[in-house]
Amino acid sequence: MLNTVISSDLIAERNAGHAAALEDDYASLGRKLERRGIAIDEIKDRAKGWAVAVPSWGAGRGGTRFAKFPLAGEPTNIHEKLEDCAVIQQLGRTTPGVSPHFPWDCVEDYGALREEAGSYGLHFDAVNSNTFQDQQGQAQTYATGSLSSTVEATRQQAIEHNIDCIEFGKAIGSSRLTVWVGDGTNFPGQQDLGRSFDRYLEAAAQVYAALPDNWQMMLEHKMFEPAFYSSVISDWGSSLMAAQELGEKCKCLVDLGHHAPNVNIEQIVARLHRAGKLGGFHFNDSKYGDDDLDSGSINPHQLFLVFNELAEAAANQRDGFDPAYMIDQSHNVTDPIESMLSSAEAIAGCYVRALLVDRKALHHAQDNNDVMLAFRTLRAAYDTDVGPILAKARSELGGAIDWLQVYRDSQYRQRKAQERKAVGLGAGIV
Ligand code: AFD
Ligand code: MN
Ligand code: MN
Repeated sequence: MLNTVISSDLIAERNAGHAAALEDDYASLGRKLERRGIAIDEIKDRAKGWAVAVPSWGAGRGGTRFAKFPLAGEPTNIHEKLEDCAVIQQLGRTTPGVSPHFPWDCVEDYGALREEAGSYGLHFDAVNSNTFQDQQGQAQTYATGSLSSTVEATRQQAIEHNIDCIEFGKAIGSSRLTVWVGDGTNFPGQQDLGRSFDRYLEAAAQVYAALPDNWQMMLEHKMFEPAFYSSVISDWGSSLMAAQELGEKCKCLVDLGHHAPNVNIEQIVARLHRAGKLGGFHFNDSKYGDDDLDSGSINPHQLFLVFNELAEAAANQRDGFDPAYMIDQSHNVTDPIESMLSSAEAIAGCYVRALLVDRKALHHAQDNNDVMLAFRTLRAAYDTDVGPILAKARSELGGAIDWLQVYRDSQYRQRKAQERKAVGLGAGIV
């Protein structure tokens, strides 16, 4: 028996109130799609199989370096985070995976943690290492960087932490390690740009050597922040060079917020796929920098175009194409559960829209240089309101048609505010 955090009766009762309208909308959309030669039930079944992992750190209120405004009832440890992730999965049904971050989510018994997640119908996805922040009692500081630090003992400590993460990951059933380092400089001349990359590669190779055969290591690049003049793994070029040098099990992870403004991210996706190095995603949205805003809240079209490239990639498979899909967001002003439900729906919506693209027509138009027809073919899919498909998929899996209504009616957060200890004031992106 699964441990259900939200009453199934409440979900069923609220769903009953929306069932007739949903059937009506679904039937109408079905007729529309049928005229385009698309069977709506097939798309709905694909939607039922779609999943994106949620970040354990996204379950808490995030903040900026200026301030964090805590939320009454927010989780204070991995157990409470799992409980919140269970709510997201129970209502939305697209997020059975949780991506943990260490040492934030360190526990005594990882086997028990895996079972705890399983009791909610959850499993663990990629594990993330943290060498961008010092911890209490840590021997070496990361002030000079981590895998690329000029200090050998610091590099060694960072290597060992990543290897520990692999060990934790094995015990919780993960098979992927995501490595993002904050390494870089704030001043020209502070470090040698070439030699720091060499040090990074040498250290990362030692982490790579500790990977089990069926594991993947994903390198996450980021243009700037915390380093403001140069970052060691700043862009997809550096990431690709490193992944190619490290070996077959190493791939690149694309966080949508980690590029210069206006960069063509969908093209990066296509290029990484071409190189057989598309490892995974951190979905979020941004307006100015690494804003970590909710997926699809600022630029839903870009998200769709990324999924369009993924649909092309799936049709033109390269070795081991199996990207890991994860959300990476910082919820500074909303309830994280609501934000992740909204984001997971936006992401699934773009996945479904990309399935609706008439690829034969698109390719034909492209081959004939019919620019407008190619554009309109793509746009027809983007313009389709796929809400009824997502809602139907969700409700067939036991989720809520109107997840916001059910979540609020459940009074979950208010109950947690009574039970959980308060988190302190502070700052920091966690
Ligand atoms: C960073 C990266 C990343 C990292 C996270 C920590 O996006 O994935 O693990 O923030 O909160 O900006
Ligand atoms: Mn990220
Ligand atoms: Mn980020």
